Amino acid sequence: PPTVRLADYRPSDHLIDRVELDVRLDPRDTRVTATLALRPNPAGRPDAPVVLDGDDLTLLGLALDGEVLAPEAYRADAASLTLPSCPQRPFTLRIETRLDPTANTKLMGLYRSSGVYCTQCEADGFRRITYFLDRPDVLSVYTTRIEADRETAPVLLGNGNPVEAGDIPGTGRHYTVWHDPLPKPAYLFALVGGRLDRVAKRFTTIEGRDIEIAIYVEPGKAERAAYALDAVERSMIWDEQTFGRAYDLDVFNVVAVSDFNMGAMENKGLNIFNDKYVLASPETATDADYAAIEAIIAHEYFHNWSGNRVTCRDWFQLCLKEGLTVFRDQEFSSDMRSRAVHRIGEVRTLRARQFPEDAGPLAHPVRPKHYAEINNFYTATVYEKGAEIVRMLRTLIGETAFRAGMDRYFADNDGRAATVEDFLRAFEAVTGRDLSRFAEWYERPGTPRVAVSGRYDAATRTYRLDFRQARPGAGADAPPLVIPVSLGLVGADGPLDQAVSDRVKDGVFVLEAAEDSLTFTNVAAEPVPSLFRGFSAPVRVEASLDDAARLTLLRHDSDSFNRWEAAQRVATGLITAQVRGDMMEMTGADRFVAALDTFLDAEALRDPAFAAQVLALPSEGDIADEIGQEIDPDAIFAARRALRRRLGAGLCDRLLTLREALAEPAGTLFSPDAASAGRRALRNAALDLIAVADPATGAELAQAQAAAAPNMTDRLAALSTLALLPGEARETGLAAFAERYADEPLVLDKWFAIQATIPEDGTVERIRRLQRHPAFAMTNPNRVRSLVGSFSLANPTQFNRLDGAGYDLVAETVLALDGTNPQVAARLMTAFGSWRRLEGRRRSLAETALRRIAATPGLSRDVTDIGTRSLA
Ligand code: B3K
Ligand code: ZN
Repeated sequence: PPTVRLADYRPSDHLIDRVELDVRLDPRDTRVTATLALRPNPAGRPDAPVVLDGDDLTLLGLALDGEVLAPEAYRADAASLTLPSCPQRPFTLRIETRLDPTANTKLMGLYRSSGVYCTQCEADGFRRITYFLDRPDVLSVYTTRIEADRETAPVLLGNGNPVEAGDIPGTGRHYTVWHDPLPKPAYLFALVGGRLDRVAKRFTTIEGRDIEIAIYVEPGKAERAAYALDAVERSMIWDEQTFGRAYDLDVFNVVAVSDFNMGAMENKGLNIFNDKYVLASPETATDADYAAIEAIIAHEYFHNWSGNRVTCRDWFQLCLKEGLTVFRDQEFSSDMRSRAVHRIGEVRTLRARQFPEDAGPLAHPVRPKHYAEINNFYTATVYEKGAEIVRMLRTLIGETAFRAGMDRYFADNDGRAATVEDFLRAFEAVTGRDLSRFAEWYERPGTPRVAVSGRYDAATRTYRLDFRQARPGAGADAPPLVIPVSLGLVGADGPLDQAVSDRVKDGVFVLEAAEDSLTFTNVAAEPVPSLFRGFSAPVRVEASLDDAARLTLLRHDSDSFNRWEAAQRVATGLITAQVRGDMMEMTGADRFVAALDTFLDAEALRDPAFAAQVLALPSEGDIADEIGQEIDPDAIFAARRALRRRLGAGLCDRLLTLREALAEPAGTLFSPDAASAGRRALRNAALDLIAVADPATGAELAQAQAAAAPNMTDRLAALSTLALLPGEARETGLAAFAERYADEPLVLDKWFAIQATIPEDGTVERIRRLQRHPAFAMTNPNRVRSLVGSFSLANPTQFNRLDGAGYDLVAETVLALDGTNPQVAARLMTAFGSWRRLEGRRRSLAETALRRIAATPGLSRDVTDIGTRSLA
């Protein structure tokens, strides 16, 4: 496939000021008439032909300024429409196309999901609706008329504000007209038509605009949208108060559909969501689901400014809207919930997804320099590392300057298609700083390493820290990065706040050179350095601290993130030592158990959510990432389980007592708030550890909990615990669950996922059976992700089976899916991204599976691109 390069960017030769769309919806024969007000772009090439993008379209008619064009005046095929000579002045094109929404299995462009017409245009789906200049730097004002059968599509929604609606007498059809006054790129276009229920509330913005917020869902499910509706309102208020951003239309609509390639989409005034991120009730959704709904509702809403009002010049700038908007939604969730616990979750996600990506063949800069298929660049690197860059910027310049810079960015770029340079320029303008060296974070892939060592001098009461940064894979010419290091010193009894260094301002040292050092004075006794507090930079830290020092941090650091991190590091050390073949170091493990016991005693009931995080050991993936090469997932699993056993056994009595203390009194009304969720999390973390150490007690407790659970969080946690214990109880529990939720697709997804992640021989065969289950469907992305996606991402021992059966299963699914939904197929295939880091036998099996996919004729561009890069 042809490569698109950032260096080749040039402005469009034409612009489209206004778009009038007339869409006549029909399940198989939808007609679209687009009237485009075109003009030559002063910044483009003079006399250039008009070349519009298309994808899978049938052209029915074409007129220029009202005159039907003769066939020799243009060239049309499924992929483009070219007018070799056209007026050098403003003119209108009227284009009539036909499409088949029912046949659209790619779920890009206009398609039907369970009978509901909906659209997905980002990145390049609009060209599947009509021929267009489908690029984000062409901004137009849209008026959309939508017409459909009244019976099957009583609700018809578009972008912007509703202006007209009516019946078409004698036809059984009706229509609505929508006008979106703010110019937008085509990727933000959307429409919806279907039979949907609605919940709504009115809201007055800080600017005094009276608006209506509405959520549309499958009939009968309106109650389950209440939490999402509330989350929209809270997001609006938060963005007004935190960033001074108010909503700008009269209506804000959210629609939930069941077939969706990703989480949700920020179409202007008409967000379309995967229903997984809208629908929630205590009986069907877990605490994690509620938190994800809150975060994604906020994320899409925040795009209204960071993405829609200020959009991207080209797709290389994707992090400009995605990294920034992830940062904004993380801040929102941190304000709504526990900031410390949320930060731990953010870092867990970054390490689980972005670090491995950045260490493998699919690594790319936060702002890529080239791509073959842009839809493969909606990655953890662009999103999560992109958010970390924004956070580092705030750490470097401080909160006040950061807010001023954001204001400046919005003011200077409102209504424009901007670049990363425009973003940084706003912060340079308000601070007077030169951020050109900081900008290097956008340019090169790979996770930097920072080695730190400390030396205490009792005579001078000073403590010196030496820093050295390195970037794997970056050539010798690569300039050092600007790395904010939040840090402090901790003594045997607590933080040493009297210790100071002139290199540390507001708790932050800025590492700008390849090597640097700083000295604290007034240090009364040998301290433990608390480095990268709050995970102040997305780096791997190599600090020569022993376990005793780390356990001091767990006990006394003022920074919660580093307290958690200390426990994670100790656990990682114990597990990797065992993987290397050293016996589990008895005294080390005992000291760890004792430290956790003390910690729980003091704090479990004070902050259960935090305690649950401390108890959750690093994942198998975290350990693999730490080991980095010749990875043996079976050895990691065994070592990790051995440590979990030690914890479960050593803490058993305390965990049982905690479970009692944290139990909700019967009849307590369910609340998804962070504090209640935290108590459930700790209670279930305790169950999990008890069950590894003492399977009989674990099974008994889990069975009782599964039977009596008053909410999905507790029921699912119990089932997950049972799922790890082979035997009759597990199978009965799974069967009962399936029966109870037979009519609940989102809950069945959880049932599929639990089984896909059982770390035992037999799981591959189980999945193959489940693929023939009547509720399984390859056409539903949520189903594919829950069964095959969770297997590939969250079941390392079985995915990496030594006979290659796990790789075969995923490879076959990728191939089976590619013909109908290449985007989801390509995403699934990224599970092979870390294949080079595996031990030899698995490495060659994984490579064989990848080559088998890559050698299949007729592959999509999406899968071809992942294959090519993975094998390069
Ligand atoms: N912007 C969309 C993602 C579109 C993905 C296209 N393949 C959702 C989001 O990040 O908010
Ligand atoms: Zn986004």
